[in-house]
Amino acid sequence: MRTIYSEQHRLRDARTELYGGELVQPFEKPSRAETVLRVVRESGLGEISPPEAFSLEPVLAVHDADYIAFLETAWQEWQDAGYAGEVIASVWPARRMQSRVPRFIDGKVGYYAMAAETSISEGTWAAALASKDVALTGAKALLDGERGVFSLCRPPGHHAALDMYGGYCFLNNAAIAAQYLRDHGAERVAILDIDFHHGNGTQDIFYARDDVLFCSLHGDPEDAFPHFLGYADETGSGLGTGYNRNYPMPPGTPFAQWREALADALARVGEFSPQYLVVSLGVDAFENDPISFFKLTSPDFLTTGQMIGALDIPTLFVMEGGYDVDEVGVNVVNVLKGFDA
Ligand code: OKP
Ligand code: ZN
Repeated sequence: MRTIYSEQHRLRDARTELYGGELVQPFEKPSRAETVLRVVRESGLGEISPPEAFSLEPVLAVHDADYIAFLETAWQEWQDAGYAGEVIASVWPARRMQSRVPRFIDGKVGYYAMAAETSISEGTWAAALASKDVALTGAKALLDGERGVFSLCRPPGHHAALDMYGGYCFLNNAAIAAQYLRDHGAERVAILDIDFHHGNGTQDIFYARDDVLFCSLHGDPEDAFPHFLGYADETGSGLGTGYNRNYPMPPGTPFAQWREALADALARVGEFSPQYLVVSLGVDAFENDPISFFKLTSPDFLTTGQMIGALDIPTLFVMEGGYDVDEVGVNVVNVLKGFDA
């Protein structure tokens, strides 16, 4: 399997994450992608290619233009306000308040942020743009007939919604890729999200649509980020009713239980018979992940890849989370090797 990778991800190197009331070094850091790349190389998975550059058109097909304009200038506006730290939201349009976009940067940040842990830093926008190029180059390779492609995206994307960033995500790489496949001939595209966290952004983008099926396995929002979406009774709206499927699971969930949810999701993907499958590939369901609570082992990721491969649908793997930097490479490559087996 081919891997698409850009060194530009290193431009996303924030100093701060708000965690447990402290500013800590972010869990989502450059060494994650470096480790994945190293293991891809050492394992002989396949060729490693740089991305092509795409315009903003495929981005604007899933994100609001005012949100994109905000991301482009947020860092500069924060500098202009004279702040010394990174961009962190501190105020929100909470219940019964206005949802108008204010003029001043503090207000804009609160309007477009869905969480405060994610600091916008210098270089974040450049890295996010390169990350979507990595995803789109992978999508294009599927259109050219490849059976499986790995887009080693960083920063990740699945929490980024129509007009919101957060959960370490700015542009929804998987959604951008899926929409690109739709716009280049595919009638139906399925997205399977196996990251530990609910893909609230992807769900938001496709919630009212019947041409993109979204299935997500994740920590129950009662207990896990993003807390305010990801319940099992969220099944889609309007035309999209029945095309959104959530599998929330409790703390301590072992592979035996997780794989039943995966099998159910894969059966639904099969019934939908999409031309392409996009997998939001987070490996934070791993037992040693520092911020998650499922109990998958490294060999379980190999089985996961085999189960996905058995569907026999051309598949784009888009990198999302996974924060045990020592094992993130092995776990990702296990999924990809399982798929290829
Ligand atoms: C991004 B991705 C835990 C706080 C969680 C944000 C997690 C973002 C995960 N106490 N903070 O889905 O891997
Ligand atoms: Zn995650």
